[in-house]
Order: sequence, then C-alpha cells, then structure tokens
Amino acid sequence: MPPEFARSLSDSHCGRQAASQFAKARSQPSFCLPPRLSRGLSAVGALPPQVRQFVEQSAATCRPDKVHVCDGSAEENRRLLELLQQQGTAQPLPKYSNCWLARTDPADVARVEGRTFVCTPRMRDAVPAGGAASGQLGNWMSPEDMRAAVSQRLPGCMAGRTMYVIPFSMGPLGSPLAKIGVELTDSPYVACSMRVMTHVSAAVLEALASGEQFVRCLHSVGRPAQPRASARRGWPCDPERTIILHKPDSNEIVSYGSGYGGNSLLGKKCLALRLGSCMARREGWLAEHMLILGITTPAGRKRYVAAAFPSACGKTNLAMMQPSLPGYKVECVGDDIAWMRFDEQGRLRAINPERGFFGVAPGTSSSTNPNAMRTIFSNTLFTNVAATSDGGVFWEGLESELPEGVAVTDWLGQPWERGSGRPAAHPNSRFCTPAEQCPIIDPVWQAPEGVPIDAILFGGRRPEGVPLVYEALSWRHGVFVGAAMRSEATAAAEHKGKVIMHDPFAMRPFFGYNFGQYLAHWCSMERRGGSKMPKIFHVNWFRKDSQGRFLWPGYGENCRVLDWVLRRVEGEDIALGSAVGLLPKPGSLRLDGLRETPDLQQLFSLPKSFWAQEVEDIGRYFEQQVGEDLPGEISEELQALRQRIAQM
Ligand code: OXD
Ligand code: MN
Repeated sequence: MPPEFARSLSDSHCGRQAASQFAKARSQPSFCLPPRLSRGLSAVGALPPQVRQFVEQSAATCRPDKVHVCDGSAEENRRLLELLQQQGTAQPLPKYSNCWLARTDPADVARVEGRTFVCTPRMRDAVPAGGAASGQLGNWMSPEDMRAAVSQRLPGCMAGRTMYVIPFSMGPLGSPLAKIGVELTDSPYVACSMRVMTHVSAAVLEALASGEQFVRCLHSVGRPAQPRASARRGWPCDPERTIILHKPDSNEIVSYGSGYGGNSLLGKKCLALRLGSCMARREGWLAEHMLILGITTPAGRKRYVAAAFPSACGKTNLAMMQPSLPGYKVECVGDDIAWMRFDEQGRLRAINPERGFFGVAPGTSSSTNPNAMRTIFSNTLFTNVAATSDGGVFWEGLESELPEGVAVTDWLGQPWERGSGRPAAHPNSRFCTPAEQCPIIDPVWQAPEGVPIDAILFGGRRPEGVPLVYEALSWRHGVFVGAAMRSEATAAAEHKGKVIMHDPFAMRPFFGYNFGQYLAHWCSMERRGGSKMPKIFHVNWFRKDSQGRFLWPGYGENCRVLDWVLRRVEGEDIALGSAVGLLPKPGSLRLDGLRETPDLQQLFSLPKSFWAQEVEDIGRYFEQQVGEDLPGEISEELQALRQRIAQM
C-alpha cells in the first residue's frame, strides 16, 4: 500500500481491521506462497524491506486470499496460463505455438481517459492554467480526494483472489536509463502480460536489495458493490467505479476496476509515460509516446529516428516497416515509448523501456505489416480478437488470409459471418507479444546506453491541408509543431467516431504534469544538446484527394520520406522554405519504382484558407487549454506562423 494511503486507511476502522486480519493471516497457511514459489527471494519474508512493506500494507487493505511473488519464469507463466484457462479468461490457440486468446467483459475494452487522474497538492502542477480540473490535457485530483477514492474502493477488493507481486524493470535492468517498479495485481492475465511487456525477474528484487526506491503500482480488477448483470465469467471488473490514479510526488500508481491494457499493465502508460514524464522533467530527460527505429541507407550509414503519432496511426507499422526502396533496411527498437537522455557527449540517446508489443490487431496483415505477422504467432496473448474453427485468430484486415471453410467466432463469443455488418474483432483488440521475436528487432535494442537519435518525427492523421512531410525551422519551431499536433481520434480510448482532435506530442492522454511546463522542458533541451540536437519533422501519410482517396501509398513506401529526412540530417541541400516549414525541393523526394506517381502538387499544397483556419484553431486551443502557462517561445512561434501564413 502506498505510504500515504496506508496511513489514511489504517486510521479508519476498516483499515485497522484489515491490518489485524492480515497480521493473523501471515501466520496461516492461506497466506503461504505456492510451495515452488516460496523459496529464496521469491518469498514475501525475503523481499527487500521496502518491497515487503508495500506488499504487506497493500495486502492488509485489499485482503487477497494468497500472495504470489512472481519470478517471471516460463514454468510460472505456464501455470498462470492454465489458471486463466480454468477461470474461463483465456483459451489456447492450437494453430500456433503457445498462443492464447482472452476475451474481456464488453464493458472493459479500452483505456478510460476520463477516469485517469494525476494527483498533486496544487492543480496547476498537473494541468495548465487554461484548463479545468478535468480538461483535454489531463484530469487533476487532490491527494485528499485520491485517499477518499482509494478508501472507497480498495478495502477487501482482492478477497477470494491471489495478489501477484510483479517486480519489473522498464528498460534493460542496470541501464542508467531504466526504472524499477513493483506491480501488485489480482489479475493473472495482467501477470502474464506484464511478463511479456516488461523485464520481470527475481534479479529486479536483487537490484532493490540495497534499499533503492521503486515505483509502487497497485492494481485490482475490482469488486462491484452489486454484482453486475452483464458481467462476463473470467473477466471481473468494476466499470462504474474504475479509476486510475498517479501520484508523481511519491511515484505511486493505484488502478482499480479495469483489467485492460493501459489501465492495468501499469508499466506502460502509467509508469513509462505519466510518471515517466514527471521523472524525466525532474532529472532532465524526455519520456515520450514515440516509436524508435533504426534505418540503414544503401551506403551502409545507420541512423535512428524517434516518432510520435497518436494511437492507431500506424506506429507499429512504421516501427516494423519493410522499406520498398532497394538497399534500405529498417530495424525496430520499439513501437510505443521512448525514454531519451543526453549522454556525456551531448547526444540524445533513447531506450525502449518496454520488452513487448501491445499492438492493435485490426488492420495488421501480411500486406500492412509483414514483420508483425512474423512476430505474433508464438508466445502471444491475444485479447478480444475473433477465433477461427481451426484454432487460430481473425480480425478485420485478415479477410484474404482466412483459410476456406473456416468458421469465425467473434470477440464476444458469437458465430460471425462476413457481411454481417458487425466487426469480428473489437477495434481495439490487441496482441501482446515479445519484442525479441520480431524478425527485424534491432541488434542493440536492449543496449543499456540506448541508441543515438538523429531525427524526431511528429505526425497524425490529417485528411486535409497538411503536407506529406516538412522540416521544422529550428528546435523551438519543432517544439511548436509537436504542440500543435492534431489527428483523427482513436479507437484505443473511449472516444467514438472520427473527429480531428488536438493531440500534442501524441501525449494528450499521457501527460503526468502541466503541459505548459512540459513545453518549457522541451524548449530547455536545446541548451543541453546545442548543435547536436536531432532535427524535427512533421509527416502525414493520410492526406486525401477530393474523392476521399489517399494521396500517398504509405506503409513500405514511407521509407521514401525517411530517405529525404536522413538526407536532410546529412545536410543535403534538398529543402525549400515555406510558410509551415521546409518542404522537399522539386525532384528531391525519391519516387523511382512507385507503381503510380502520386500527385505531388496536391500532397504538398498549402491551401491558405486551411492554414489560416489551422493557425486560429491552434491559437484558440493554446489560449483555452494552456492559458498563461504557454511558454513565451511557443506564443512567438505561433505568431511567426500566423505572419508567414498572412504573407502567403
Ligand atoms: C496504446 C495507446 O495502447 O497509445 O499504445 O493507446
Ligand atoms: Mn501508445
């Protein structure tokens, strides 16, 4: 139990009762660890004292029947999967090797942004002056309200279940860029998924043995006050009272009520991005919602690029791209999160703090992402995809890969027919798969020192007005470009339909502190990196013509844009000034070998009325959402863009 909450709960009647029950329970067999797991460091009694205290206090409140300290072994994983099968949470997929399909409660299928809070004494530390306590750039809660929310939900929430203690490292253990967390959860599904997504092992506990601190992550699928009529066997949750709380001051996360993805795999969005961004600010680095890829040119020069795209913009596809241009090679370091820090020579270096991919399944196929397809058919936990009668999986996008005569069962467990008008897989269904299985995983993806970043891409789904690629005029202009990012909304969160939303740095749901201060932190990076700062670009693969057809083929052809980006990094004179940034000079974007020549005129056009409207929208957004916390540098960049557009 995080110290703050432990104090408030042990002051309450139920906390006292829980504490004494737990004290009794400790001497009773019900608290014993499963025999194989009770040896050595795996036993609660042998945990480093600060971890043991967290476990004991949390167990006193949540009152699980048992506590199991995870060692991350294959044998432990096998037993957890068997348990998931017995509980009706997951079923094996005999068509593949050690793959499983879990189906969630239909009320628990995505991140719940509206119920996700950053808890700080002052509202202004969490959300900018312009916004409300619950606004577009995050939700704030006071520590008192957090304590109340916790004490209304946690006491007894794990009764009848096992609490799994998951020691994990985000980033290779021992890397100066890595961070350690301990997640306590009553979900064996979460325990299995955390083993894929993070480094789980007893060695993590050994690393804590000399008393270091760690991020305290407490998760429960919850226990509704009244049994839910529509509850699904095998997927307990409490959707009405779901809440996800982050306390940056003490590095604590409490998540209650949901077993799904970013709500429950607390190393990912909660630690690596929300608390990560706060740690990064304190310690002078960047925690970002970015993929990292390595790209080798035909001349044999290797460079690394980090890219921020909002959810469901093809981030995983780009991270694993199969380049169409001969001689190019792309290798994947990560598909979702980058932690970036300056090394002693002033170069920005990045690690992928994760160990697996939690990718959106629909749309993934041999034509869109052949490397993902070569990754995911062993040791993978699929969630909410459709099942096939030959023991495999199916989702929208795999129609041409579905064998003849095979029947499909949809994500709700109902028979499904093509043309039924219902999706077979949930749009936010996922594969959770080990990164090391990716055939193009970068040879140094686990290097403790990280990889040097030469370019940063921002992007989004912009059907209109935004060119295929442009380069920022300076670091500061690049920060403005990141702040002004907009994209069609995603299925990864609870939003419905397609609306163009502001999603600065693709971090809108993931800021751990005031976005105005975040921008100031980004601007300040230039002072650390000086002339070695990566160049910043904006890309848009999704521009459409007046008939609604994409103007750019995308996927493997995006390496043509990366080619231009890398040549700019090398200093080639292939860019031309424009009102929004530097555009490719005519003839500099390689189009050789494309089946159809794209309409470059339309792809790169900058309609004045569109940009005049865009700049006004961005200005209004900054005014309303960031207010006086907007750094002067960013208002100046906005003003400069306004002027350049007026002169177009
Ligand atoms: C994700 C997301 O799940 O960004 O990665 O929503
Ligand atoms: Mn993401």
